[in-house]
Amino acid sequence: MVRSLHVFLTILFLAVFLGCGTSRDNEPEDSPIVLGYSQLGDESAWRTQNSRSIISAAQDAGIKIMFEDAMQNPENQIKAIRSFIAYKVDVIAFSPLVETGWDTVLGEARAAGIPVIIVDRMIDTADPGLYRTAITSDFDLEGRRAGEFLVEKFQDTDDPVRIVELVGTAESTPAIGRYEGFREVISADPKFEVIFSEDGDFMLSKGREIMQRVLSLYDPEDIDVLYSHNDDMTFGAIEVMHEAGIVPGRDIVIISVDATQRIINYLKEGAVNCVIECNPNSGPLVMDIAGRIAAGEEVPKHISIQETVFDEYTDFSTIADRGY
Ligand code: GZL
Repeated sequence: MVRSLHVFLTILFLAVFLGCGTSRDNEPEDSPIVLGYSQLGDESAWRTQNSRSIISAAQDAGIKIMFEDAMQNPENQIKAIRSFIAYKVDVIAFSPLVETGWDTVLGEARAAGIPVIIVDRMIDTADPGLYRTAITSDFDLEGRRAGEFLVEKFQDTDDPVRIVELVGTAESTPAIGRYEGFREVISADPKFEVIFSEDGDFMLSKGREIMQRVLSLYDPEDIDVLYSHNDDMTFGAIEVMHEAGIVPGRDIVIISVDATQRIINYLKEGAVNCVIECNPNSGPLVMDIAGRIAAGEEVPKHISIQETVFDEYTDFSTIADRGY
């Protein structure tokens, strides 16, 4: 459904952009806010839900959204931002695939007087004036929370705890934060050892590939923990574990980030031991901020999305339906 909505919105965007000129000069003053939104891709269940949240919140807020899916290519995001500038949208928002490479195009948006909202992931820039506000999760905290679960889980042993890590997209804010935050915690005890760590790009297929390679290199008896930076890679790894006769959650302790309904179901079944929430439903907050910026209001420079942890010690009856 979301993909067909993407297609529709892209066609609408092109029709509007190409059909009735490349500017809004002839629109009446009280026209709805026009938001140009560049989404990084559709690589995971989390991303699909995030796009669903953005699009539906724009509709609920009466904001005209030009939604562009960059299909995991930052060049497509730069092209989309330039087209938003040419069309003279009121506000630009985007979820940067990786942290670097944005200064030039955001400088063009600033020169055109168009404010920019950064959503989900962050950019690495020496010029914070390039964006009005950033709405993100605290990925370092997410990584620390994963480490803290392991410290509790293995508090009664001094035996080595050998960890396999499926990392998210290289140079992306969530991958960096979840990698570094995790190590901030486990580095305090030498029994924790990351024996294998590889970039799985937040994708189920790559989670499968990497877990297959890990099992060709290591005896399952020598793996104690899988720490996966997102649920889709976890699903791929669990498929491989089942095929190899490994009981996930028992033979190998599993920590996963995002908190889709499917991973919560695994948690309840004991197939996963800890789920670090990363909330995809930022749409209403993004639209509220876009409306306030378009109205000339001041907004905070950074807004951190509140999240929690679900683990085997959680009262499962308290976990609401995840909705995706
Ligand atoms: C996190 C987001 C990550 C999710 C993945 O905010 O950028 O990208 O954790 C998604 O599932 O692919």
